[in-house]
Amino acid sequence: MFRNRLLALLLAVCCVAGLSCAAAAAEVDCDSVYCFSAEDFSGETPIAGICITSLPDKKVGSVMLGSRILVPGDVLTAEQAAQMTFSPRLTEFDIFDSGDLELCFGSSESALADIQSRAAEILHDGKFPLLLGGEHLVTLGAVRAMVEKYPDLHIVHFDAHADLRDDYLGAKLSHACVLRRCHDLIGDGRIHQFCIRSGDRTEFEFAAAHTEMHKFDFTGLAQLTEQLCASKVPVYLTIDLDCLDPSCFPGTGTPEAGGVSFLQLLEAIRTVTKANIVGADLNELAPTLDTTGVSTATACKVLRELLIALDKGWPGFQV
Ligand SMILES: [Mn+2]
Repeated sequence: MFRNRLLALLLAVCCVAGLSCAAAAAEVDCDSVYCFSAEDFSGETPIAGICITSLPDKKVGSVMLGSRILVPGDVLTAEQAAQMTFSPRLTEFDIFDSGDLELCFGSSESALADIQSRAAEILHDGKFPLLLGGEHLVTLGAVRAMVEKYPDLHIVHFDAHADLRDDYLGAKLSHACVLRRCHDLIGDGRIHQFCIRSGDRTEFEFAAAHTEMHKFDFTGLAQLTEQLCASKVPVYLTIDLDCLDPSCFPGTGTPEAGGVSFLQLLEAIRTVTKANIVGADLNELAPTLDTTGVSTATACKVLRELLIALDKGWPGFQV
């Protein structure tokens, strides 16, 4: 069991980047305090809490500019890692970094199958999967696993983009189609979208008939959360970081003006996590598009606050 290891967790991501999850335990020096063994993930060790799987940029299904998170060497500075650790609450619950997934080049279906398999493994162990991407299509792999365990799954989706195209340049498996593919799985009235400010006509027409879309900001999220709490339905939370305004988060592949602020996003996270969140992902950071490092630091802090918010015993936001 590991406690208070967010710094270690981040460094572990750096350590094992490029290795497959299955291979990580065998190939990484597990004497290092920064490394974790496979037994701690899939064995009988009673790891309560959250399993994190990071999904490095392998172009799952699109030709997006490199969206990735926490890659070795050039992304995460010591200051940024230290920034993430600065919360006493992170000493009091368990997080396990299951390492990077080595995704298949050239086959979206194969990559999605790998993501689905890892998410299913985490769910089977009774843990909470939290995936870090990477382009947004990775959500589909996780949701495929989630619906097998939770047939009544709802999805709360923070994003600048509707992601409801039936295809994008002929591709059904694309970041621009990911919520449409999720709708194929869970049906009408179960996808709740916020901050949306970009899409084509067909997407908005589709949303009017099949999803609950809130444009530009988080208006309606508190009411939705009350409904989700009352019904106790399982909820998957997918956060595309481009919901943030590009003035504070430029490091993303498809920036859209008119987004929410960092504090608005944190407030939304603290609100929606009152519901029965059973899995989540955080995606679309592209560190190389913001050489100042501000976007990476912001993503780290969003991750930190998401982790804290998911631990429901915490009374509220702490700076
Ligand atoms: Mn987006």
